[in-house]
Amino acid sequence: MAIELYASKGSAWCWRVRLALEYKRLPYTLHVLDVDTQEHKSPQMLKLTPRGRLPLVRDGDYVVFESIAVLYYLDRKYPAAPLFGGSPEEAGVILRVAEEFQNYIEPHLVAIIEAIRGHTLEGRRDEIMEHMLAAASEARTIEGRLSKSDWVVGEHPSAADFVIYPWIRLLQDALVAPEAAELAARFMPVEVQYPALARWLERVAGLPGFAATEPAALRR
Ligand SMILES: N[C@@H](CCC(=O)N[C@@H](CS)C(=O)NCC(=O)O)C(=O)O
Repeated sequence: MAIELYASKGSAWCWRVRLALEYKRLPYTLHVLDVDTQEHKSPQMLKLTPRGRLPLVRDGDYVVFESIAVLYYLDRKYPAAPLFGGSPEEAGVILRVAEEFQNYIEPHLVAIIEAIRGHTLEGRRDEIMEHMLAAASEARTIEGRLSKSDWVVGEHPSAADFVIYPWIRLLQDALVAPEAAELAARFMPVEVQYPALARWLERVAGLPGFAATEPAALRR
């Protein structure tokens, strides 16, 4: 039975899983749920995932959610094209970098992107600029890694790349809004301010199967 992915539009968390599935060449059926109409919180979905959050993967009788846990499950179940490196030590670094991103960077990006998407920047410009400065400083650390290596950790694409990539893309997309110009100046043009990151964005986009994941159709 094919893997089923339940995902929502414009979600970096869901994009992570699509990148991993394509990288591993795993066939899957995609169910796009509309969060605006609360499809993800239907009684059937809440039975599978009580918090009602996406992505969720169903593989036969097994259900897993929380994007990093999904990546880990897929990698243990389908080891070809590994997402967590080639050794316990590499796995530790990949998971650490992914967790650091999720815990310390993602909250800033959520605040910035939601403020721009929700048109609530006015009156909160100082607060959102603080988030932007924090995100820009963390991006420097990632830039440092990518100036030494093609991938965020090690010699091959890994879960660390797939955890981080969608957020950088969603940030770029949000920052093109005219009202976000002051924030954008802290990050863009990426090619100028973060050249190694810009080259990595192209590298990820060049991975086989990437095109199928590009969420133009998944964007709000
Ligand atoms: N930590 C979770 C975050 C998942 C998450 O917040 N997903 C959003 C995607 S749009 C969601 O389901 N939002 C709907 C809601 O909060 O009701 C993960 O890594 O999977």
